[in-house]
Amino acid sequence: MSKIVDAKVIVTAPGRNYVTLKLTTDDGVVGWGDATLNGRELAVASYLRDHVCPLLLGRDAHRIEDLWQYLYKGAYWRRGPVTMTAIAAVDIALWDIKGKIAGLPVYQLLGGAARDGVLVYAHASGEGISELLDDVAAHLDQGYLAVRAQAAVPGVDKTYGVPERGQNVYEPASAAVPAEGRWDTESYLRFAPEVLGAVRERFGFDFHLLHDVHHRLTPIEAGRLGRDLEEHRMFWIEDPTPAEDQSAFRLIRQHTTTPIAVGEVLNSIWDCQQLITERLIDYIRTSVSHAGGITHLRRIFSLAELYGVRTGSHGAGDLSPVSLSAALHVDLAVPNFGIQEYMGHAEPASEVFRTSYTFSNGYLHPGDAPGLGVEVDERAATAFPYDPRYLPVNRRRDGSVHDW
Ligand code: EZ4
Ligand code: CO
Repeated sequence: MSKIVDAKVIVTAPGRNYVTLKLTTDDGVVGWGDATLNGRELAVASYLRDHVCPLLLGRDAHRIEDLWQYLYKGAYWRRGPVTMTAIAAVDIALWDIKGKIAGLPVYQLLGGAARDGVLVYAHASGEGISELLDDVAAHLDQGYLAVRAQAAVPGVDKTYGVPERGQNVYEPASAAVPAEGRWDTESYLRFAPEVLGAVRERFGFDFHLLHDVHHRLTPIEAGRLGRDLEEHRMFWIEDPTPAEDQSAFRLIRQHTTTPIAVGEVLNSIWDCQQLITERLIDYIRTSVSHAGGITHLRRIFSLAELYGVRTGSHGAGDLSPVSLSAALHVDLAVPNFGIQEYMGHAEPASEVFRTSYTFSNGYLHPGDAPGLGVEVDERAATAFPYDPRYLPVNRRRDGSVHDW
């Protein structure tokens, strides 16, 4: 028995907002969990502070599965990003504690390393094709073996995936209300094959090329895009249509062999059941922090393994270094790992989060520190108060709201 004696929520913005859960046991072991839900941070902070932390005190930190079931079934209200992010934070912190008590990195508790390193893909982008090509070149020079390419669509104001130069966030620095952009499907469908073709023409086929459609097409449009991209041999196209409409992917599948990745906005195994069991996708992108933690993510990945679907976890910078580290431990251990998203964390994140994962020749490794290998400097965190920000909203030319 290792009793939980303290549960604390830390909200800090070193570069961007992060919500972190700190659990402490009676033997003085500290576990960290990520509870960041971009643009809705305080909802999860309150869920934890007001409804979860008081229930954790006095419970055995070793009983991870039991606590997961207690928080999931005990709330009565199921699933959803706020609930599943809160449960994930507790679960991740408990795995961290178990590893620290055992003196083992978490991946050892999950069955040990099934591979030597975790293949990651980086984000490359540009306002135009030539700027994008320079950014792809820079990433290949740094040793990346897989690169996601996004360019600003001509005539479209502020395309997703193209941050201000030198930044790696996709939302305004600070805002009382979301910024609004324009979206134009026809321009995008003409432009995307040209952009990705230019990348292949310049750099060839000896690296993996990825692209994020970010939920913006209809199924038949997505089928056409996938078909137009077949000659460019994409590793995947991501979120071609809104992820919650699972049966829509049948239509996309009928029209293209371009691999499909979905799942960053999904929170539970039930949200992706049809996508997986009907083999409608090639990669499942659920993240450890938004889909119920290591305990639930493993369950999703096991279901995926049964149907030949590989993993490709979400790993954008709005998931904290605690999340990234937890993802790497899972990635290293599961048999059906595919690829891991990695865009790093904007400074001064490293002043608050001390990490031990390492990058070498296109692969990340979580390191061998006991637990997850991330420590949070609470004192440093106090220097970066919460900074309200929102993800942008997209509107079509006629002013109606579209998916961002
Ligand atoms: O827009 O994490 O593939 N990565 C992505 C991300 C998401 C953000 C939302 O907070 O789509 O950049
Ligand atoms: Co995405």
